[in-house]
Amino acid sequence: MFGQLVIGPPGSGKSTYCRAIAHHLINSIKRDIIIVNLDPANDRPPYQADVDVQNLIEVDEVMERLSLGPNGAIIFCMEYIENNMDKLKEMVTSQKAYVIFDCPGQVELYTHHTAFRNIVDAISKWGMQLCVVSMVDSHYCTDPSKFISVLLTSLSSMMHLELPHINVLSKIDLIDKMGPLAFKLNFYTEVLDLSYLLDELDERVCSRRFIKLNKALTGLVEDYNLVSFYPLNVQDIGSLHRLCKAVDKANGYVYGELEERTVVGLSQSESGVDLEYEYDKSMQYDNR
Ligand SMILES: Nc1nc2c(ncn2[C@@H]2O[C@H](COP(=O)(O)OP(=O)(O)OP(=O)(O)O)[C@@H](O)[C@H]2O)c(=O)[nH]1
Ligand SMILES: [Mg+2]
Repeated sequence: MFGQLVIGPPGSGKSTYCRAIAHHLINSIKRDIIIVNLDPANDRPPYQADVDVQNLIEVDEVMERLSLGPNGAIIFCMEYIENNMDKLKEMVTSQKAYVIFDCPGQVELYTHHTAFRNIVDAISKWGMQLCVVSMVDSHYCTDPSKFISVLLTSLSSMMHLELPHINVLSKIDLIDKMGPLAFKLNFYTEVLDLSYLLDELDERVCSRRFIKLNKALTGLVEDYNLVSFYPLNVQDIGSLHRLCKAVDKANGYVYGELEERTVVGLSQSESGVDLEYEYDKSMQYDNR
């Protein structure tokens, strides 16, 4: 079993991506997939969920019964799911398909709270190989100090969840409308030399002391050398295609498929069919 967990801050484009990638996988790649809504507050997802955690617990009911605010209620819901994984397992694994999990927008779930981490561990124990797809709004590239925060959040999530992890700069189609960027886009996607970013910090709003702090923080990100981003525009099939290939590599799907095809290919090679050709052809996406 293989799947991807789509995480990120509120409004970063998680649910929209789930709809787009599901459409791409079903129509261009002909892969059997299901979408699992793991967000108890996702009252109107832009897709038809095959499994919906709201059938287990609803955030509005929790808020009302326990007099909790929206954030507290989401955390309560995630802890409830954490303690009822058997029910979720039954709902998800009975469908025998590649799984796209749409997750809530509470960042603390990914950086330090334990409930989501335990949910992910339990899913991995079902035998499912996962890749985290972590969405960040590309709007954050327009402000160096916000971009530094994003780098830290991404690094924390990577270290907290300990899974193959792909960071994505979403809504890249809007980047030109967000105002001028200090650097070319590949500076933000490759995250190589952050010292240039420090030069861009505005001394009027960022005192010298904070520039020193930012220097230490960017040094930390550089030391780990783990964070980079894929740019994504969900309406551009080429952009979805590149991300999809990266996710398939990260969670091992492509190798599982290759193994399967090797068996098919071995039997075909006896009848003269070229395995490599078959493999490459299957990785071509419909670009219309
Ligand atoms: N232009 C553009 N808009 C996008 C893109 N992806 C998402 N959006 C818009 O961004 C808004 C938020 O998208 P959602 O998919 O609901 O974001 P989310 O991360 O699921 O939000 P929460 O579930 O509330 O945390 C919606 O209005 C989307 O239409 C994109 O690639 N390009
Ligand atoms: Mg959503």
